[in-house]
Amino acid sequence: MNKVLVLGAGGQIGTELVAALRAERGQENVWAADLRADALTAPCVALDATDASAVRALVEREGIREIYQLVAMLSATGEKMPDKAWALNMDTLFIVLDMAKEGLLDRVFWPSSIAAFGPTTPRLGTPQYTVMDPTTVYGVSKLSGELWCQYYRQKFGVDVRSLRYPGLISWKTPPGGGTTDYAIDIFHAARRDGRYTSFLGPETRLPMMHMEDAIRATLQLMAAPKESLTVQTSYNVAAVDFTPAELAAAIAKRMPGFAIDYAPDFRQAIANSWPQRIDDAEARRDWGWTPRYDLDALVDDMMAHI
Ligand code: VAH
Repeated sequence: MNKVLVLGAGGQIGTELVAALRAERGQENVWAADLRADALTAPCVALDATDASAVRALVEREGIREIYQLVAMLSATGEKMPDKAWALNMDTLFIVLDMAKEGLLDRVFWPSSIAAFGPTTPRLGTPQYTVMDPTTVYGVSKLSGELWCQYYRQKFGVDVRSLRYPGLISWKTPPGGGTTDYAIDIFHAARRDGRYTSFLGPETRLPMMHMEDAIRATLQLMAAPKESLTVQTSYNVAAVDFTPAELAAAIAKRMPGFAIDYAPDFRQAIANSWPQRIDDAEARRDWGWTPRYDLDALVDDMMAHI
């Protein structure tokens, strides 16, 4: 059983991915690493994913053969410090790709995002292969990273796999500075205050996914036979799409009296540049992807736990 390292293990995806990997491979085979280790469970380590020698030393000492590299600065935060976002998102990817190129790793996972699309991308039924002109540093870093993953795969035979995650909705960890964070914040506000002020307008439709679907898609992609994978950059993957108004209506059905109002901020322009609904035909064909959470199931689960 390959030993695995999750970089960014304390984040929104990492927290749940570590648990799922440990359930699949055994706790002792899955190392969790993040800048701070106090919220992690053993085997774990405080590790700066931009420190190539530290990452390499852990991999060589522990005989790790797979890395899930989740470290990134998301769209909204990235616009406040673009140079830091670019450096963090790209440096951490190259460290892992170069180790795989040298034969230190058998397989790598790296998350892309629907943020890699842009304002001229077809917004409804966004295909796997289409125009991509991202307008955020986060999106530029994700599109660039996808192309570098393809380059390392084609030139050096690196087995790197990737998903273009939509907005991810989870109750186990707080959101991490993204434009889709409203779809998590709204549940906490509903429970706490009975009302929510959305930073996106009522009709802002975005592709979303329950975290359990996202984790299942990740493990399914990583387990797929290499020869079945036709996409060399990053797979479109979809589950559900909704607007803040639709989400609020679903919450109000379960919490009579819940009220929402709207105060769009700088994140509205980011959301307006992204697709509204994704076509994930290749993921369904190549590795059997099917989502389990629709809007009602997502809202029921979030409200059962928050
Ligand atoms: C963000 N949650 O909002 C992330 C995600 C599709 C959005 O990449 O930046």
